[in-house]
Amino acid sequence: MTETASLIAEATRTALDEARAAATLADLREVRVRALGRKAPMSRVRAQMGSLSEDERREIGRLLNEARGMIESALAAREGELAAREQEETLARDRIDVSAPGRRRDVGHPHPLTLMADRIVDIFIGMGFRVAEGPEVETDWYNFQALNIPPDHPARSMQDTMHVEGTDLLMRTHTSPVQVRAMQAQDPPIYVVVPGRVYRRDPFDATHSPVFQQIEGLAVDKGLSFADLKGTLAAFAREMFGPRQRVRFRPSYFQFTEPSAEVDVLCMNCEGAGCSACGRSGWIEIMGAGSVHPNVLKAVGWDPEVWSGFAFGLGVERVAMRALGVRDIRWFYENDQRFLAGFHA
Ligand code: 2NM
Repeated sequence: MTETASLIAEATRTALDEARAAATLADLREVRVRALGRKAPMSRVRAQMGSLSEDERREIGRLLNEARGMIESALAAREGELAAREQEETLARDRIDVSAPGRRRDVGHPHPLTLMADRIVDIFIGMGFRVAEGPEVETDWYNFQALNIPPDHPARSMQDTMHVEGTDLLMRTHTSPVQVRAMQAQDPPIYVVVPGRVYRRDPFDATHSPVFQQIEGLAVDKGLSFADLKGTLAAFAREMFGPRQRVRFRPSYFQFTEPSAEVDVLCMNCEGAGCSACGRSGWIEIMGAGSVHPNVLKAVGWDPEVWSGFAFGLGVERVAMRALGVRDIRWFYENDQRFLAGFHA
């Protein structure tokens, strides 16, 4: 009896010591198993209680319950301490500095040619033009005949135009066929700008590419004259290159316009003083333009005695090269991020 009592006392002391000494919650679980598990000394005492007298059984039972209560509260106290400590450690380990600067992500941006084309198109939209697009594979009629380009014109030769093998089709050499389609699709008046890719049998060198982007515009209305063309393009130049910009028209020749002109703006580098960028002239050519030829209007069934208009066209790469100071057109197509990333806001 006293032997059993001191066994219980000894096991209780051991359990209390171990509980206080447990360094982790995992350790504490092992302490619980050793002190109260099936093979624990006190469990064995309880298992053998059947051979005791009733008085002894009552007394040992009391001692066992008292011991279990003490051990349980020691385990619970230590568990509270350890859980709090482990939580603090977790919080310290997972601490984040919400005031730290964010890590910069690489985000995409539009291609410089896209930025340039969008700027140009947006200016004409602001003046009341709408945007039209159309097929890059065309028929001879839309690309040439409707635009007053005769059968023997050099632009039509195999030298200059890409043809689709085994068909009568060709790759459009300008976006003008889209203007023709736009006129066919509606009645006058029309104010339209057409951005898009065009194709020519050109070498791929510093200033040429067999594929490049154009923006052309067409206005047809009652009473439109060459003066409207000049005012429209002067307004465009001021919007595009600054309020002090000016435009200069030089005589030129296109089949689809009469009269025709090359359009210059003041050099963006020297503002007219003359420098190496503009060949000392102070002016830079940015587009071709003219009054729409009566034969073009006739081709779509519009009466040139009633309707008149103007048209213009520019190469996006050429304008971008001059505006951005890019000396080689091929840089636009190499997709070198060190180049491309330099041209967006
Ligand atoms: C240019 C220059 C001059 C032009 C003409 C037409 C149309 F469809 F009305 F006939 N569209 N674009 C034109 C006129 C294009 O590019 C240098």
